[in-house]
Amino acid sequence: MTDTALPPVPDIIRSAYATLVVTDLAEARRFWVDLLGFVVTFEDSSAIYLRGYDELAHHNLILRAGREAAAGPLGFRVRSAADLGRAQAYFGALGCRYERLPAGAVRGLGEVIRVEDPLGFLIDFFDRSDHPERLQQRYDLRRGAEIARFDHFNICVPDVPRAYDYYSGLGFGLSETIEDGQTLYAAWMYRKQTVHDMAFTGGAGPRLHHLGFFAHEAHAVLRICDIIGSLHIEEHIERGPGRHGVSNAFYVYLRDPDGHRLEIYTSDYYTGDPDHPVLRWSVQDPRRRDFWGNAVIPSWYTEASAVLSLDGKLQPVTEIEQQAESAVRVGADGYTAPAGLVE
Ligand code: XXG
Ligand code: FE2
Repeated sequence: MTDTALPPVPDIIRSAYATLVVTDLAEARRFWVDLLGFVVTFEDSSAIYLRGYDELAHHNLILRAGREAAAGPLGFRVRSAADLGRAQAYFGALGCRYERLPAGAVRGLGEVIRVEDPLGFLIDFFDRSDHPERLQQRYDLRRGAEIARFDHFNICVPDVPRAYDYYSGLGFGLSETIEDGQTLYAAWMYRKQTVHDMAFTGGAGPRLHHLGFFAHEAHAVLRICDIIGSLHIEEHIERGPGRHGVSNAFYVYLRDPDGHRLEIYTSDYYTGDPDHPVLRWSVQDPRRRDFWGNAVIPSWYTEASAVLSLDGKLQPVTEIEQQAESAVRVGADGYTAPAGLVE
């Protein structure tokens, strides 16, 4: 079937939540709630539903207890119930497996269309959510990294142009890229009016690279780093803090007790104009991933979370099918090693 023969795509509003399978729920709670300061909407012995202080929907993150660490469904909010029907028809026409889950099957949400997408990721589309207590002005409650809301997914894919084509077809705009004359190494794409809802890192996939959570101020990024240092648990800081080239955001990447990566991210920019121009970074620009030219450590390029299939098994991973950004032999390579040191 050609693209023109496909049914209309669902109207996606934003990236909204993720699901992480964690091997020790109590330990995960200490990290995500006690340390980072996420708000608990609901919890029982098998799962914890978390949100940021600005979030008016039920959750931004579900931590689910399981035997093997993995990423479960990634959630996109769509505009209306009709868009759930569109999602079902669109992914059905693509030949993807999907389930229609009744309201409440994902706690706090209306009906969900759960799809195993063409890239191998589990995606939940939902249009309705419960609204827990508004906490935006409960400054007295804010702790840790003072997370405001979910911002973006970043996924590892073996073929970045293929992921770009698929998300273009879903109506995502392109904000920034890393490329050279031959290769698209990475791309940032949006539905909401920010730099991204979804980004692609070239690598073995499908795997989840990280979850990006928005904080209002660079101060929140620095403060959580100081708290982590004070507690002598600095192994949870993987990369940064710093200023990104791509997105211009201030950031730090942390790893949770199961190794799932998250980013605390703030102050990117508006992308809502219909003629929004794309910013294309050369893979040889040392400022592209850190505006101050700091090194990207190898684990950031190579490590990521396994993802679940629709039947709850770990998805098999395909090795990278293109030139890897981390192997580009330039002085401005991803590790900021002198030219010639990286093979
Ligand atoms: O959100 C992001 C990122 O995808 O995590 C990485 C914005 C920019 C970058 S990069 O490392 O390219 O500066
Ligand atoms: Fe990110």
